[in-house]
Amino acid sequence: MEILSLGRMPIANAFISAVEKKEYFYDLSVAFCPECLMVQLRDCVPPEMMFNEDYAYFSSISKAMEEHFREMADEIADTVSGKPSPFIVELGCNDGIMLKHISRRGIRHLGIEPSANVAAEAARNGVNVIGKFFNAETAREIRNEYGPADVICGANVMCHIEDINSVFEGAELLLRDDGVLFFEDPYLYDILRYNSFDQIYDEHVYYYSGLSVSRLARRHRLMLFDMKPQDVHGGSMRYYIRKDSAESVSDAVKVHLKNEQNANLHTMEGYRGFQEKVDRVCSDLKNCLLDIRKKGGRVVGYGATSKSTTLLNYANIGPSLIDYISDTTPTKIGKFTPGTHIPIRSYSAFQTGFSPYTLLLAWNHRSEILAKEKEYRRKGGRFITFFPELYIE
Ligand code: DWN
Ligand code: SAH
Repeated sequence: MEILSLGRMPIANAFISAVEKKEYFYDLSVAFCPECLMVQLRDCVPPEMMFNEDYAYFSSISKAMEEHFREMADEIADTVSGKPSPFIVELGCNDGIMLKHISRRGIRHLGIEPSANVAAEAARNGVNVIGKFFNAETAREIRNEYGPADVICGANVMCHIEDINSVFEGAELLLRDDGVLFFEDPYLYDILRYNSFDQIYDEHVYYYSGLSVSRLARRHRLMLFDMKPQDVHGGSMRYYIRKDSAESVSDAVKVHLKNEQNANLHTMEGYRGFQEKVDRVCSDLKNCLLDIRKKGGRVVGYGATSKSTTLLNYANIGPSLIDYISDTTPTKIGKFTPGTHIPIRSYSAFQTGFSPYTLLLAWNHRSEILAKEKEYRRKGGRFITFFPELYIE
């Protein structure tokens, strides 16, 4: 059953080097399954078109995320402490933001990363990494070569893999009997609560909740036993899973499942009104930008995020409303945003050319960015944010 339709979209991370370049478009819409309670994309982009040697996202672009993943590594080290020669597997390790800490501790590990450019960066960071897509077949190969895993983990990757049943089958196969599988992804409950619909794009195939993850796990003889909310990427949930056993489930799981049920995430009722809220915030934002332009004001964007591909394309915001987007990622600079063709410039362009308004596209890094941009705001610069509704600060 369809809950949201966002029209034709280009690949979110396919920043283009010239505006005349032909782009690939697909239909971006989201559906809810009343049987398995999953919320997911209807049309998926083939994974090789998104995850390859030109992958635009390098995880280590944010200080707050560096800290988040250092803490995750500490937690893993605690979990396996005392075990003989433990083995950690991370799916989608990207540039090694987390596994480099595991490597530095001398713990046996393996990163599975299909995007060759970020995988090469992980290797440079001392991480043992293979350039593959994780699935049941890869899991079998890893088990044969390295033995069972004590921890399998992934951040912002489980929601990226269309054949999630193959991933869970593989995890069950690779996990040691007393091992732990944990992963975190943007939390459906928060997406609906904050109306952060720009989390919806090609790479995010699934929008998980405890309700859908517990069913998914059960189908593969696994059990969701704990859930921990994470204050990153605008509200994420970390799910802890182990092989099915008589052991108990934490109170946190019970509380979160109850909250999800109270929000009606198990019926279509929970999704009613979502489309209207999305449409309202898009039209408010567009009107605000038009108004600033009419009065002769200038707006630039902050952070050429994947998410912003959804917002900018759906709201039809292009270079006539936003002069450029500033980004710190070297490979994005000099390119144009997918579909909307807004130029991407370096951070120094933002620092030297004062623009009175800045659209905070990397809103999930708000605290870090506002702390960094005190001088901009002292000079009268204002940030425009848009979740749960339009706000100028
Ligand atoms: O799930 C995903 C998450 C983890 O990362 C992937 N599918 C792709 C990616 O999503 P995103 O591109 O929306 O992620 P971010 O973390 O919101 O991207 C932030 C962007 O902003 C980067 O291009 C770097 C840039 N940035 C900046 O220019 N100055 C970020 C910060 C913190 C800054 O100070
Ligand atoms: N874990 C990092 C990166 C998230 S971006 C973080 O949280 O910052 C998603 C990553 O998953 C990309 O690096 C992509 O190449 C990787 N990925 C996509 N499909 C995958 C698969 N089937 N197996 C392993 N990694 C995958």
